[in-house]
Amino acid sequence: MPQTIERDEVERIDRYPTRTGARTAHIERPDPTVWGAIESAELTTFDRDGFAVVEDLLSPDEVALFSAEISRLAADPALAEDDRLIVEKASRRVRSIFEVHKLSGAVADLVRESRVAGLARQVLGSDVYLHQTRINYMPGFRGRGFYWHSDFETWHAEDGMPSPRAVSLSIALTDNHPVNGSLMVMPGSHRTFVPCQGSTPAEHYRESLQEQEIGVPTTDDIGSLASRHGIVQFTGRAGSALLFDSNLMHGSSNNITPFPRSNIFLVFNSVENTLEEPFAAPGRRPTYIGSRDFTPV
Ligand code: 6CS
Ligand code: FE
Repeated sequence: MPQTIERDEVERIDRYPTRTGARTAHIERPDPTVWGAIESAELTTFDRDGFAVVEDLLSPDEVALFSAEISRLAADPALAEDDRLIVEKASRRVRSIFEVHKLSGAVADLVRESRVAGLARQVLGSDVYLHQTRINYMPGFRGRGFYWHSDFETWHAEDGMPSPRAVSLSIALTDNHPVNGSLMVMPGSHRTFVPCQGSTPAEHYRESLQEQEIGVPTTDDIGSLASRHGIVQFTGRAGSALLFDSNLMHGSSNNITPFPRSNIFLVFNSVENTLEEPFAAPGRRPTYIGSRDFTPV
């Protein structure tokens, strides 16, 4: 049931109320999944499943180039104290680096290529801009996973993203095996919005990017979605990529193998869906997490 938010006398309809303090039912997505026209063969399953695999998006030489790039960034002393670099809670090893398109010219160039931004434009049916970019290192031995969540739930609540008219492209830079923390997704779950309990603390991102506890579904939510949709794993060679809907339920387990599972994560939002004020948080997140530069790619 949409909610009206009274804020400074400006009425705003919230079609995806979450973190409201009350336990609310799942919401069948009122928005489409595909806003544009699908031309690429790899994307034909996107509307049904909420994701699609793009094999060999990067050539082996490009995988080597971007792997060297992310290793350079992780070792860069100038980034060690930068807020955009997130370390693992326990091991203190590098977990993520945000705004990677501003830290690497090679990534900035890749983002603009039609084989990348073009995928997002097909699905979103408009020009697109970068909402967020990051590297997830998921190091070996003690790489911590990401509990089940919908990215859109966070981007709506904490970044003020109105609708789930955004997609993420996760590009594997290492082989994604079933055993090294590869992404698990629930096919079709993107059509259900799962309101989460709890209210967003100030500067929540300081904890949530290491381990998210607010804005995660309950075990009942996860159980009912998994029974309805099943769970599949995104495995594939380095260079393959997963394009997925902002509201797809996904997560990844810890990585205790010696094999890191590193990926570059590019989030494209439609220029018709630019950020407003957060729908369920006391303040905006930093722009390196939720960009407010809406310039089309
Ligand atoms: O809070 C965010 O924006 C990030 N958190 C997760 C777990 N996935 C989406 C996004 O990168
Ligand atoms: Fe996520």
